[in-house]
Amino acid sequence: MKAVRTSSRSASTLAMLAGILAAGLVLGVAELIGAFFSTRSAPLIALGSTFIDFTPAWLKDFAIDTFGTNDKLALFVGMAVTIIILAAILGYLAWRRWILGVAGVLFMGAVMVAAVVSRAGASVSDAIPSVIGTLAGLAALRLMIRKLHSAQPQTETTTNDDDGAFNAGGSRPVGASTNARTSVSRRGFFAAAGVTAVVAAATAAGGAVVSGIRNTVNVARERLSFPAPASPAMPVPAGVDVDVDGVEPWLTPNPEFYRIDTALQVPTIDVDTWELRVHGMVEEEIRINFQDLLDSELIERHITLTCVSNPVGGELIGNAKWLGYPIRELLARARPTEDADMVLSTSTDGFSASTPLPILQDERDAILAVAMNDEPLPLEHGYPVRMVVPGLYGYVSATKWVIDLEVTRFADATAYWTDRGWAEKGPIKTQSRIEVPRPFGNVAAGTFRVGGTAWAQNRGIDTVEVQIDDGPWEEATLAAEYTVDTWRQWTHEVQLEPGSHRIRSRAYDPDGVQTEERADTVPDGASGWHTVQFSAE
Ligand SMILES: Nc1nc2c(c(=O)[nH]1)N[C@H]1C(S)=C(S)[C@@H](COP(=O)(O)O)O[C@H]1N2
Ligand SMILES: [Mo]
Repeated sequence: MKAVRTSSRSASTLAMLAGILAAGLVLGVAELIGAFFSTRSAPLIALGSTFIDFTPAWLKDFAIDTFGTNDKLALFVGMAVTIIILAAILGYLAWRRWILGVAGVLFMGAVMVAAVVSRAGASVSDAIPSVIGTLAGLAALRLMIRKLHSAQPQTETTTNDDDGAFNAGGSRPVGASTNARTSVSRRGFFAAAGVTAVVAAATAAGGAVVSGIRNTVNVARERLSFPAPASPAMPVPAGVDVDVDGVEPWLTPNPEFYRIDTALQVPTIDVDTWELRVHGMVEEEIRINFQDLLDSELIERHITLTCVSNPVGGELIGNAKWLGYPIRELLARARPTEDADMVLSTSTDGFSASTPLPILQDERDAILAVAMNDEPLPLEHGYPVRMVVPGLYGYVSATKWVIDLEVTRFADATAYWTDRGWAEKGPIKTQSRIEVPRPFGNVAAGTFRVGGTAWAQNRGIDTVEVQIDDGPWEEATLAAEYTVDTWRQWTHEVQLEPGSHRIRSRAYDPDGVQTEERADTVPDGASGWHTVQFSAE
């Protein structure tokens, strides 16, 4: 009787160990994937920050008084102890009743996800590392608990030497082990536990190394400062924003700026080693480093960037203020040869874009950008240097983390997306988007102000028209135009009867009205008039 109790007590100790190792795996995997994913998805940091946010002021004061500058260390130690205790309890519960373990692990996973996605600037996708980590931890826990159960036959009266060290009861088992199956399974448990421990340690260490590199780059990025631009941006008039709740701000804040790229891991580039090579069909090959760029005459321009994958009415578009060197000037120094017609730009991660050479040489301000909205480029938006070209979709012009410009010919070279069936040239199609009312929204009947944004970069928006149901097309009121390279808001007052309605809008550029013809995003961008169904009551 006594031996049985000892044995199950020892198994429960092992179950707690299993819980702790599984928790280690959850965090290790999440940290590693998170390190590759984004700076905002690390669950430990998110948990700690959330804890700090919820800490009452008196406890904060106490922590700072007691631990001084070690307050953060104290926080992490406290978190580690808490996590170990909770994980041990979960391991025990999982061993007693697996369903309790599952519920507990999923609950902890949910807490982690909530902490991550509630951080400023985080998005739902930042939860992915925590979710994958939780699933990995759950799988490892299941394996270990199974091994433990198969090592615990009902009739077992003794334990073997393997688990003697974990024999919490302190009393040595009486007699020799007679159950070979038990011994093998215990070994099975230790094998599973060992693998879990090794993978947890390796992923955690890997995550630490990757985020260490990222941190160094982040610190360098934050230290950057830029000279005043030789040609500053025009002041932005107050009238660029229409006064309608729900219309997107004219200037897109960096954390809200859409992000599209093929980089699973955001490149981390050391500005001190960054170099751009301009070569190919040029009279003079050029290499410039970051300092050379800063020493040049920089310009500052607002340019609205758009993705070719933006569906009609979609959100893959943003407007920012860019600071950088005119690509025109760089090309003038390199002197392209007569028969060249394209510039193939390449990033450190291998992405490439083919941009018509004349567009990079004309009077529009194609920029080799170093700053976005008065701060160094965010890592995910191309730090330290990217291209921004007014009037072209991003896939043929906006190369982030750019390190190479090859002057060449469309006949001789192709780029990342053009190799995958997208059009060789990608001028942005004129579009108007309805932002208020929202699709299937409910609004008050009577007088209602609709609002939205239109764009035709490098050509400019002349007019926007709005139609309710099958009524006449009416001209909307345009917000102030900044330049032809930036989007333009519009608003219109309509009278709504109660019931369901359809609103459509269409924009005019200097060439006329945007096409009504519906086209998919592939191969050269979506077209058609944006339509929204909604109701008034
Ligand atoms: N290195 C690199 N640059 C890139 C891409 C990419 O996948 N890799 N995507 C392009 C596309 S398709 C678009 S729409 C813009 C998006 O820029 P953003 O993420 O800063 O909004 O970047 C362009 N530059
Ligand atoms: Mo794009």
